[in-house]
Amino acid sequence: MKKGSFATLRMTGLRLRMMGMAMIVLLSGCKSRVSSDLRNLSATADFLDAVIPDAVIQIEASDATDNDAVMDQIRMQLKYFFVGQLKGRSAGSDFNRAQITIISRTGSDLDAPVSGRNLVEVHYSVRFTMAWPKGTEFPKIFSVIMPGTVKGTGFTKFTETFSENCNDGEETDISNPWHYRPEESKCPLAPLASGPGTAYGILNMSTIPVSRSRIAAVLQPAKPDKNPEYDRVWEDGQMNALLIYAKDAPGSNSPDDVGSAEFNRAYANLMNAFGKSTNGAKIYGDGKGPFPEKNSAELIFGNIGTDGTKTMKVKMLLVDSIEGMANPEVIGAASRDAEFIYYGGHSGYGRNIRGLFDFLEYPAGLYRLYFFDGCNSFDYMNAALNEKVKAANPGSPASKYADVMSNALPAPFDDAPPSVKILSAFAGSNTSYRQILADVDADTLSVVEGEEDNGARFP
Ligand SMILES: [Ca+2]
Ligand SMILES: [Ca+2]
Repeated sequence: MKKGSFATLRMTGLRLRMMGMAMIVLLSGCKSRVSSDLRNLSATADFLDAVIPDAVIQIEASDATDNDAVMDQIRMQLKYFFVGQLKGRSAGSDFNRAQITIISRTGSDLDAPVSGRNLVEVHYSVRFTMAWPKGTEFPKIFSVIMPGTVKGTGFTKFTETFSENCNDGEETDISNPWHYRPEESKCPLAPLASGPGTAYGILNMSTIPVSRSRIAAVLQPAKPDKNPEYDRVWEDGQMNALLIYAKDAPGSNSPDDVGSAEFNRAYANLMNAFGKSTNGAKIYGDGKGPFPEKNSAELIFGNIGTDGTKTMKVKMLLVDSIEGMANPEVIGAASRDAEFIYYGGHSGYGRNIRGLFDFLEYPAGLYRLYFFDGCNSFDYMNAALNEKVKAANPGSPASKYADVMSNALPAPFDDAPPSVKILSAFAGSNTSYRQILADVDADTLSVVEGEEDNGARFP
C-alpha cells in the first residue's frame, strides 16, 4: 500500500516544458539494444524485450528534413505512450534508453484539411525494455495510441477533444503527457488500445490525427537473485552512506513539506534502527536557514553488524531541488566516500536524476549502491552514470563498481523511508536484492541493474 496520497507522488516540481525542452537524440543504428548487462532484476516486475516496429507521426514538411526536430517530436509523441498510456497499465519502461530508428518519410500534404499545413508521415521503430507487473498476463492485443502529431492544430484538437475523458483523474489537461490515459473506460480511444481492429497508422478520427501502432514483446528470462556486495563494503569495518532528500516544494520552509518530513522521518528511523549516534549530530531539516548548515545531519553509529564491531557513517542532506542547485559541490564532497547513495525526491521528468549524475563524485575502485527513489526514475536513466563509473575505472564494466536501483512507476514520499530499510539490510548483510526490492515498496516496481556480477544470496 502506498503511504503517500497521489498528490504527494514524486512526479515533478516543475511543469513539463513541452516542445521547448532539450531532447536527447538517440543513436539510430538498427541493432537489438538488449544485451545481457542491461537486463534487470525486480521483486514485483517481469521484464520484456519490447518493440514497436512501425510507429508513425505527422511532421510539418519544413521540419521533416531536420533530424533533430524530427527526433524531438518523436520523443514528445512517445511520451504519450511511455509516461501516459503505459502507466495506466501499471507498467514502466527504460524510455530514456529506448532505441529509436527512423524507417521512412512519406507523402506530403497528407493532412491539409486538418491543419492547412504540409505534413509528412515519418515511420520509425522503437526498442525498449518494459517492466510489467508480475503475475499480470501481457495482453494479446495492446496497441500504442498516441497523438498523430505533437504540433499545431492537429495536436491542439487532440488535447482539446480527449482531455476531459482520457486523463489520470488528477489533471484534466493532457497537453502534459503525464496525465494521458487513453484506456480509461470513458475515453473514446480505449477500444483502439485493446480492440483487434485492422487499422494502424495515422487514423483521422473526426479529422483529429491519432496514431495507432502495434506492440510486440517477449518475456526476458528471469535473472537469478543476488546480494549487494556486503563483503566489499564492510571490508574496512565501516560503511559510508549519503542520503539526499529533496523538498516537495522547493523553497518551502515548512516541516510539513512531505520531502522535509521524509528527511526527518528517516533521521528518526535511523536512531530507532541503530541506536544513538555517537557524534551527537544535530538534526535540522525544517527547511529554515541556509543549506547545508541548517538542513543536514552527520550520524555515526557504532556496534553495527552481528558481531557489533562495525561502524556506519550516514550523511544526510535536505535540498530544495537538484535542478538549479546553487552549491552542487556540497553533494560532490559528501558523495566522495559514499558506498550507498540514496536520492528521495522528485525526478523532475528526469532532470533531477541526471543532474545528480553530474554532481556526484566517482572515486576509482569504490563499489557503490545507488537508489534513485523518484517517480519513474527507471524511465529517466541514461548511459551517463555508467560512463562516469567506467571513466573512473578504466577497463572494467560499470557493474563491477555500481549497482543501481530505480523505480519503474511513480513513487510516494514514504512513511517508512526506503533508505533506512536498505541500510538495515547492509547492517544485517543477509538480505538479497529481491528481498530488498520487495521491502522497499511493492507498488513502485523497483528495479536493480548491475547486480549480475555480484555474489549469490548468502554466499
Ligand atoms: Ca567500507
Ligand atoms: Ca555489480
